Amino acid sequence: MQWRSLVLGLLLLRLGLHGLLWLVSALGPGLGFHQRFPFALPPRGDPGPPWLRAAGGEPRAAGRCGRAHWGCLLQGAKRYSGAFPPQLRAQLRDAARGMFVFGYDNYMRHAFPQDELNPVHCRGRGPDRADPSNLNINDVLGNYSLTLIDALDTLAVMGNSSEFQKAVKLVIDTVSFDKDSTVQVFEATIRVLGSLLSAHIIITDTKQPFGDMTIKDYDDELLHMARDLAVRLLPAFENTKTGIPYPRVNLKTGVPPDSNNETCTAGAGSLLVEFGILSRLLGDSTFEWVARRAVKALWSLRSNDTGLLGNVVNIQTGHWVGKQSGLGAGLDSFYEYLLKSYILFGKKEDLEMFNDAYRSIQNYLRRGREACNEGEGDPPLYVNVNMFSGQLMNTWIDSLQAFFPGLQVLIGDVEDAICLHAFYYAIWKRYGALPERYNWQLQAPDVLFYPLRPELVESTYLLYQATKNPFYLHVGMDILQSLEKYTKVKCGYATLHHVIEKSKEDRMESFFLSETCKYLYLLFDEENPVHKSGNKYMFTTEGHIVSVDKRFRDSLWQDTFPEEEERNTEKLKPNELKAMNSSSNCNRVPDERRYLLPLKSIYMRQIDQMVGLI
Ligand code: DMJ
Repeated sequence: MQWRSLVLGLLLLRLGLHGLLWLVSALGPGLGFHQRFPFALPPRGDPGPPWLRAAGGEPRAAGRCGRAHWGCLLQGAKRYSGAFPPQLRAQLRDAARGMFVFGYDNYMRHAFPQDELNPVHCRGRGPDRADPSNLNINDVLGNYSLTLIDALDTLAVMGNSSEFQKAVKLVIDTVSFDKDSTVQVFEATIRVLGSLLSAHIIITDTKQPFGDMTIKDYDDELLHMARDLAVRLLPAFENTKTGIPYPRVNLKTGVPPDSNNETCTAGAGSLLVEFGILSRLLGDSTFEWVARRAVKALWSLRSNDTGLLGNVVNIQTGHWVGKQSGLGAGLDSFYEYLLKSYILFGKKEDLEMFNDAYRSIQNYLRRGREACNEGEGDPPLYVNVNMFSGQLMNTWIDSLQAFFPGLQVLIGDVEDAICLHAFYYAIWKRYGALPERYNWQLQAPDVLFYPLRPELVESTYLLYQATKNPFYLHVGMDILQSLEKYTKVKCGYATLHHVIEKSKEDRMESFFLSETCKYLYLLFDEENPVHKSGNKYMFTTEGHIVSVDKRFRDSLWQDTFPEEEERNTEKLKPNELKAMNSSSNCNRVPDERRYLLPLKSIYMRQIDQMVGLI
């Protein structure tokens, strides 16, 4: 079916047409950019957030437009209805860096070598040994200085070579995986294995784009540590009848005897990027082989009718225990890694699986009008359905799904990404955070906490790179301001327990430093090597950067699944979906769209109404 190329062609055509429509709508009365997105001016006498205060914390005298004056910066921004003042952008970049530094320094001071920082009481946190059933903690915290490891490449991306070098040495000298910790294979893979590999790639990069990130006498220690961890995770792939891994392993003893046979699809099927990189760096196919076998096993269990997968499966029987199909928890990174595996390793079967999955998503999960930016009807929304019937299962969407516009950017579906992102941004504007679940029918949160997740800012960053529309800088500023206002506490940034009351939990998850702060920083850092042409980076699902590199495309071993590969390659049409990185998508939105709202104001208002904002 040639629908993808058709859609891409139509997309390009539509972009041209919309440029004109946007111009007309933006020039209409009362619809100016800044009027729809007024800056939240601080109350009289309020010096504004710390990053915009003059030295000494005092607001500067009115009339002086010095470098760090809140009012002056806003004046600049308000005068310009579409653009974003470079000075404000630089201030926000520094603010994002400051946010990271505050969280990181406090972790190092109060928590290291423990896994996480409790930012309210300025203490460290490790696994909950007293309560092994506390999976919320124990799945993630392995007693291996998780936050330090997860933060490594953010230090590099921010150009902090001295701290990066210090942190790498600390990891090498102090971290061991020989621990009696039962962790989730997925979490250990994306947060720890992925970060070790990313840092190793940065250290050994001959170009050193972030400054000098080399380590004296470096002898591939991080790669060896990554291998050691992955070997400890391998028992999860043994004694499973389907090849789908057990969800948890004990790092010392392997799969616990009382282990659960049920796993979520994302947890079992999003290991290929990290395991594939590890295999290719080591020249040992084992890791990639087991991860790929898991993906294929899950893929073979999809519904014959809808092509959809469920969210929980029994690894021995292959029966779907959770029949819900959606884009959020339980499935999110499964889709993401089909595409990203293709981008990284170039195997067409991964792209074909992604294409098929994307088609089913569009057919069964997507509701609302056909085009994001034209026509009548509700805005597009991706709902949760029964994988076999395609029937709606509930009326909530979760905050994890906010990553999906970013993925759509990678495949060139920028228009659709704009709409879904706008929906999540409207929810953010209403609560100053994203509730874990939002019920679009009741216009209210179903699950109220916000653990500093990165997904919305990740999509914001990727959409900005694709469109260069300053609207997304405004979104980023909004997010940054809310984080400062509602989540900053004495020793870091805290999970919101209740997005309406803004009560807090004493926890700062490691992805706050590895993803949320990194994407915010990159959004405002115009010159960062990550998005400069000539460099090609891809983000893992935990936000770790890996270079899209020829050495990952060449495997040193014979293809492990030759028959399927051949069959799938035959089916691929030359003009079908091209996977693209964000920079190659930058030309997709024409110049005339760049300084206008990415979404027509009537549609923007419609979304605001649907979320109860107006
Ligand atoms: C991160 O650990 C990863 O992004 C993962 O894929 C799911 N989401 C969390 C952060 O929300």
